[in-house]
Amino acid sequence: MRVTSRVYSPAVALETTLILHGVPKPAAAPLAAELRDIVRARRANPALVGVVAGQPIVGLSDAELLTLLDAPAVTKANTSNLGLILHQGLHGATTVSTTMELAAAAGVRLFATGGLGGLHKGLATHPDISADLAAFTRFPVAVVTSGVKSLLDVEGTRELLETLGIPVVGFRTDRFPAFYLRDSDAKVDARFDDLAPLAAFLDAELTRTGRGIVVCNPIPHADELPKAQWHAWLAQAEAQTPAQGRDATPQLLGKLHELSAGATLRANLALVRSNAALAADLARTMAKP
Ligand code: PSU
Ligand code: MN
Repeated sequence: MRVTSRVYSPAVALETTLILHGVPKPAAAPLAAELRDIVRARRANPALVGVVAGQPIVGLSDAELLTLLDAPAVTKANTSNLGLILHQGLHGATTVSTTMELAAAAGVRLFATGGLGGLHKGLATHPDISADLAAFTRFPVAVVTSGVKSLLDVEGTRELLETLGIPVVGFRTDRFPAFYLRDSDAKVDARFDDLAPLAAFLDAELTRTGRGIVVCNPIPHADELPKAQWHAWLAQAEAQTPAQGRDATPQLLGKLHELSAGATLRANLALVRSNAALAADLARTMAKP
């Protein structure tokens, strides 16, 4: 694969699905700008990942980002349809799985996102397991995330990560976080309280295995949603959102933003910012000689 790579170490990859499909349209461009500023302020270099007219790019230029923001439709790309998007010359928004694939191809080892895809509820009738999980078994990238969205089966997703042999570590937490909530009933494999030891582990483990690592960074305390309120919004959103498959996550997120009058969106933005900051700190620490 010929990836257009504009990457300067220490680099942090950022995904375009979060920008283009994860937040309402007016929030997209400001979020992209803000994430890039956060990474730069911490003396690391942001690399937005996406596909423009069939060309995979790590480090989108401003013009390329604008092309995607202005396009009427940008296909959500996971590892199953990325090749088809390239073949057909389409625009593609990269999810966690394809951002990892392209970042790895460009030699980028850190990536900040919001939440991983995972195991959807209702496994018995409609098995839907995100391609994000398997990507960790193939691409050597450490992904800073606030866990998996609490609208998925959080504990089941944690089990699957274990089954797939994927290391899951926590930054200043023992618990596997659930996106809008700092905690879930599941745990991480190890807790790190300082940057240097975590950066050393990531460096050694990426090199040792050639596979990915989940770095859990819970939503900041001040931005966490009240648990009972969250469960009420989720129940309402689920009842009103019939979509399944690739569209399910964006539709449910949109419904939640609406029902909560923006509270879930604010929480989402807060945790993504915090993840971008941590990923930049880790990239910088890992790049030290
Ligand atoms: N995190 C967010 N918003 C998002 C996503 C993650 O805060 O929109 C996206 C990511 O791109 C993730 C994708 O890879 O949702 C998972 O989609 P699916 O369940 O269809 O694999
Ligand atoms: Mn899915």
